[in-house]
Amino acid sequence: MTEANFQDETAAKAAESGANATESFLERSRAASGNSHVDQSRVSHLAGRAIQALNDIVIEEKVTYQEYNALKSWLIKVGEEGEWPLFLDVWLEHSVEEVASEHRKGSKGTIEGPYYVPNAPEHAWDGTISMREDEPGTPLLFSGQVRAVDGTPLAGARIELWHADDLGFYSQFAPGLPEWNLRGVFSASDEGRFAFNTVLPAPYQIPTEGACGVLIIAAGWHAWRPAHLHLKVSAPGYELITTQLYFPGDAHNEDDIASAVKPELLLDPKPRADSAGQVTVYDFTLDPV
Ligand code: MBD
Ligand code: FE
Repeated sequence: MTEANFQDETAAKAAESGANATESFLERSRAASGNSHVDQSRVSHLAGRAIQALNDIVIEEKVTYQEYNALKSWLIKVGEEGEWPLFLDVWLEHSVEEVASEHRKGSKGTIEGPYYVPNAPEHAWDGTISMREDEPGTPLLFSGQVRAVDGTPLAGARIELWHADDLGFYSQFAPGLPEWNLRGVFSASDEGRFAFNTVLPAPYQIPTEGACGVLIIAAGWHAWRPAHLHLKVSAPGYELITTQLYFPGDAHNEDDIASAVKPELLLDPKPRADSAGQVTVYDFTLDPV
């Protein structure tokens, strides 16, 4: 494959990822039927405020018909291309997460993003995540302990991990990857410990040909998220946290397009003494429900 072919192919894969997030979201909403009800008074209040905010911008910024029509075309494109989940998770979810986790004393969370899939393969506390035999990338041994905010180790904790591969692609969203590649659930030991093997994820670039990419290019922004691991950590009787962990030195830790990096979420990986790759330790503390 030539370099140009490789770039075309990776661009096509990336574009599919944004669109597939719509199907994935709809499937999960159907499974959770009825959970999406919002009271009429809140709909009226929130929709009213959102519409008013947009009108205020039009008046204050003296928005022209040309700009209004460009917005209309773009909004139509976002829907047609299935990029609403991508758009919302990149530019809005971080505020929703901030509100949702305000009360917590335990480990920091951050946004879930568009590429979570429930029911990944289950492993013991010290397994290896599902990956290809020749999975490219630097091996990573990730270990730690799950405790309550009062320090009690949480036997029965679950650590769910999903992340992009060494090229920045997520299984089930980019084509050509095994269904559960780099997705798995680990059951903590009696002392709440876990230690599992995966590979380092690559930084992720928002697909540049889709509607979100068109906005990024039109505005002259960049499309990058720093490399990250996604996790959901839970235990019976404790609040589930959805989080992401990042790697020091990544060029985009300071300007993540999704505004999802927090200083508490940086890992401290070191070269492994006993084999190739890196090792990192991160502990989680959970709030009681
Ligand atoms: C990602 O991998 C991601 O985590 C988010 C929030 C948005 C786009 C791609
Ligand atoms: Fe991600």
